[in-house]
Amino acid sequence: MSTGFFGDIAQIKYEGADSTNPMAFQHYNADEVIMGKTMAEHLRFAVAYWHSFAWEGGDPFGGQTFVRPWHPQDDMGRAKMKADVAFEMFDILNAPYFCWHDADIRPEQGNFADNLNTLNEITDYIGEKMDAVGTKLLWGTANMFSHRRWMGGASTNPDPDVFAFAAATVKSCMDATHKLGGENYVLWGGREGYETLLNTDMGSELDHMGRFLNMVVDYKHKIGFKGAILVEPKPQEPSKHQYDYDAATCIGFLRKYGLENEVKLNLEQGHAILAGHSFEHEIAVAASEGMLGSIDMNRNDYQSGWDTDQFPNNVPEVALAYYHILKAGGLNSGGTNFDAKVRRQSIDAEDLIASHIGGMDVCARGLKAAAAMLEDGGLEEALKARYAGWESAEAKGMLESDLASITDRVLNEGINPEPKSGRQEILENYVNRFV
Ligand code: XUL
Ligand code: CO
Repeated sequence: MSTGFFGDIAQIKYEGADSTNPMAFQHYNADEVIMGKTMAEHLRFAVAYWHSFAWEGGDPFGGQTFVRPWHPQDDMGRAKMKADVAFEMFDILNAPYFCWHDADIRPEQGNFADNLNTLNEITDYIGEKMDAVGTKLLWGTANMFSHRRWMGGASTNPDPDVFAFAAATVKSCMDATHKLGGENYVLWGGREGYETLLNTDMGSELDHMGRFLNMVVDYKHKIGFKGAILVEPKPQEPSKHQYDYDAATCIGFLRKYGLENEVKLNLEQGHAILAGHSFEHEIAVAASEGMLGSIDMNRNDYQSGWDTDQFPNNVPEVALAYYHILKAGGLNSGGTNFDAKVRRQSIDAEDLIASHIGGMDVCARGLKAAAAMLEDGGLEEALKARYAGWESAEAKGMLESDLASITDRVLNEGINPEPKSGRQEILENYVNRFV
C-alpha cells in the first residue's frame, strides 16, 4: 500500500533526448549497451538515505525546512514509515542500489545495546522491502560524527571508551550490511582528525586509526563478508583537518598499516574539490594504485568553500571522471552513489525525484561521452605518442642503471633534449567534441 508521499508521480521512464517531460529520463537508458555493458551495469546508481530521508533541511544559520510525515525521527514506527517512503522512491526511480548510515535508518537510543536492537529491527524490515522492490545495498556505514559522543573522534578519540563504542558500532553496521547482502562497507572519518594540534597527539591517533581499520578487515574475513572495505577521503569539514585528507594521503596511510591489498577508496567529487583537486585527479590517483573502489557523485559550489553536496550538473566534469573510471576497468563492486541533497528550499516530494532524474541523466551523458572518447582513442593515442621515447631499449635500460653511467651517456652522445609541445589546447578541443 502506497504512503501517498509521492502523490501521482509514476515510475520514471526513458523518453530520449527530445523529451520535454521533466519526469522522464532523457539520457539514462538503463538497458542501452555501451562498450559491452548496459548503462545500469556501468553506473550502478545508488540513492543516499541520509540526504533524501534523514536530513531535515538545516544549515548553520537555520533549522529544519522539510516537514515530513516521518518527523520527528525518534521513533521506530516513524523509522519504518521513512523506509516505506524511501523504497517507494527507489521504485519510482528504478534505482538499483541505496546506501545508509545506521543513524539514518534507526532512531538514536543513546546507548549501544538499544541502538543494536533498533538497528537489527529496522534492517530486518528493510531487508523485506529490498526483496519486494528489488533494490540492493551498495554499502552500509556507521555514523560516527553526529552524536556528541563522537565530538573528539571515533577510533582516534583520546578516550578509550569511545574507541570501544566505535568498535562495537562498526561491528554492528558490518553485520547489518552483511545480512542485507551489501556489496561494500564504507568508513568516512569526519571526526578522525583534529580541531587544534594544541590538544592532539597525532602520532598515537593515527596508530589507533590504523589498528582499528585492521580490526575491521579481520572482522570482514571472520564473517565471510565478500564486499570491499572502502575509506572515503575528505580534507576537512567537520574537522579542521581530517587524517584521510585525499586519495594520496589515504594510500600512504593504508600502506603504513599494511592494508594496501585490503582496503580501497570511495572517492567523492565535492571532497576532491575541497582538497584542491579535480575529481578525475582523485580517481586517477586511486586507479594508478589499483585502489579505485566506488564513487560518491555530487558537485561542490566552487565559490562557497563548503561541502555543498549538490546534484551533479556539469557534463564535461562528469565525463572526465567516467573516462578515468572506464580506463581503470570500471567500478567493479562499487557504484555511483548520489551523495547529494536538494537545496533546503526544495521542499516538495517532486524535488527529491527531479534531482535524482537530473543527476542520473548527467551521469549518463558523462558516461556516453567518456565511452565515445575511449572508443575513438584520440586521448590514448596522444598519450602514447607523448611517452613514445620510453619504448626504446635504451630508455628502459636507463631505469636499471645509475646516475654516473647516465652522465657518461649524456656526455658521450651529447644528449641535449629539444622541448616538445604538451598540446594541451589541442587535447581540450578534442574533449570538447565529445561533451
Ligand atoms: C560526508 C560524506 C559522508 C560519507 C559517508 O561529507 O561524504 O556522507 O559519504 O559517511
Ligand atoms: Co560521501
